[in-house]
Amino acid sequence: MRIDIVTIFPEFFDVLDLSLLGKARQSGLIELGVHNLRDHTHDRHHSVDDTPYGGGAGMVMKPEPWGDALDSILGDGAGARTTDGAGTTDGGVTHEDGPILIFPSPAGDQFSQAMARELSLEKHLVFGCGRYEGIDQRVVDHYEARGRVRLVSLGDYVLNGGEVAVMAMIEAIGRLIPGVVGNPESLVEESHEDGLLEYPSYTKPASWRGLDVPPVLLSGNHGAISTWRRQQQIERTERVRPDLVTPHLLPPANAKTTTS
Ligand code: 6GU
Repeated sequence: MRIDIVTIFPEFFDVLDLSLLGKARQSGLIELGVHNLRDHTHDRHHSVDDTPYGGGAGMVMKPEPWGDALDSILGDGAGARTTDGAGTTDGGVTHEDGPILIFPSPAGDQFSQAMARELSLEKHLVFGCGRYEGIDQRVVDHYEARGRVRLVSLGDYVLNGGEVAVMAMIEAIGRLIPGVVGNPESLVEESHEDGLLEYPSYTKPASWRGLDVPPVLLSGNHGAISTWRRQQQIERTERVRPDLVTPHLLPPANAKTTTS
């Protein structure tokens, strides 16, 4: 997968050299380009923002540097176009093959594990990190008319800019790309993958500060262990995130816990 990021703080993304995603870059599974928006300004002060039309607090990011930066990544003509004739010719029609342009925004669709999975199948993601009160709306409108564009929010709270949100999205998406996480089985039993929160985990020692590991986990009875873990997932999800519990995911009525 190719990932491009446009930002006024390219250093934010230095940490993508580290850990699993850093390895994925070294091995070529992920190709990353971080672009400084200020490199696409043409005035002496490299300004990227200006006062809002209609008044109000804060500053708005100017459209020209964004257009310049995004054209240089997407190609002048449009951005998200196929060349095989399957999708579009000159009309700038949306289709499924070109890059997806993602603007992190508290006004966007909420990011989720399902969205991360969907995006992990893409060949090219382009993230545009806004700061201040946002980017001139015409930037979104322009690229929406030429390809796939999404506004994506991390959740119902406000960040100072899109950088931290994009970092979270890239981590969630990147680890779903085959080969990035060493043991793909570890992806299966995680929170949100099956619509439930994950079960609690334990390691040695069997007793620590008077707290014992649940005996079933030491029993060697694999059936009992998976029943217990499923039950823990359900109990935890009902307690912490009742909004996630959907009846069809609950175990059959005859399933019951076999421990303590
Ligand atoms: Cl994606 N951006 C900003 N600036 N704030 C947010 C967000 C994104 N998601 C939640 N809050």
